[in-house]
Amino acid sequence: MSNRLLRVAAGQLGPISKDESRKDVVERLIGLLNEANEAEVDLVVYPELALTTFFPRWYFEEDSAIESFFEKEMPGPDTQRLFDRAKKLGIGFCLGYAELTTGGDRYNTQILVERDGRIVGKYRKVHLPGHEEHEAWREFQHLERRYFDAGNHFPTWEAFNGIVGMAICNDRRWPETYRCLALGGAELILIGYNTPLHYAPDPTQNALAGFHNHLVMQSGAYQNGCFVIGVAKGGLEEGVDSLAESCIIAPTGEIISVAATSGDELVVADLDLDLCNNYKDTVFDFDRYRRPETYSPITDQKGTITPAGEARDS
Ligand code: CDT
Repeated sequence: MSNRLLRVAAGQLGPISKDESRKDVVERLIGLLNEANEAEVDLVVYPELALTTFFPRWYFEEDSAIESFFEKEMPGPDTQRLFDRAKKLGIGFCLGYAELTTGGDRYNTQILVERDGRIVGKYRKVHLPGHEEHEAWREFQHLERRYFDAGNHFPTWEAFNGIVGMAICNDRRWPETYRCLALGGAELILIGYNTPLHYAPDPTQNALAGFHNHLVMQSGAYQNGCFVIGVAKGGLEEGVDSLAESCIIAPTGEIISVAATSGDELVVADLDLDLCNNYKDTVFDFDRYRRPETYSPITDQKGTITPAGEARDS
């Protein structure tokens, strides 16, 4: 019998309006935590930027206008209650928020908190999607590249009786994310997201948003012998409809639990982290089968170079 059994939950959130206070949002997070306690859950994963509305949808000329969306400390005056409640219940959690450092850097960040209340890990989003400048043709903006600095590595941590890594939203679309985490031993990958159902650069992708969401996370789980927990902030937020469909995926690549609504919802599953070894020790035995000496374009090159030696036009 494995001693690496873990009961986990995606703590999906419905919309957060622009004028909803931090205090009220934290109460919603605590509501999910209380439900998790009833279900004897060990770890609750909340979405990306779980404390505020998804503010990169608006263009603000002045930096001062976005300050109120950022946390200067963690825990801070409003989030301390969440930490206290989680520690009292002995439940760990993963929380996404906008981080302002003392040096003035701004990150799209996720932290991992163990069942005893210790912050054991912090991850800063590497792949920042969208654009830097105001683009008037769009129905709404996606200005993550304006408001955030990019993170620069994929750390992993020993926690929850296994090895845990984190990724944030757009990171989940890139296979490099999962592979870097799995090379750090990751067995459990925690991913929060805010994914608008309308993709302005190519609306033919709109109808495929749910398919692509599950496709990338299921592939990432299977190809790396990991469990993946993908957690949405879904529903209609400030006029923008976003994907829900939070889910928990096994190393088989199969979805073992999925959200039924686009609102606040706890999605629970039982994991046996030893199941990762079935894949990590066989078809995806990295040490035996990987050929890193043939993969140099992945780290030496950023864009495509065609056989004619040309860059691909976009
Ligand atoms: N938050 C985030 O990364 N969202 C992106 C939206 C598509 S790119 C504008 C995502 O990959 O889901």
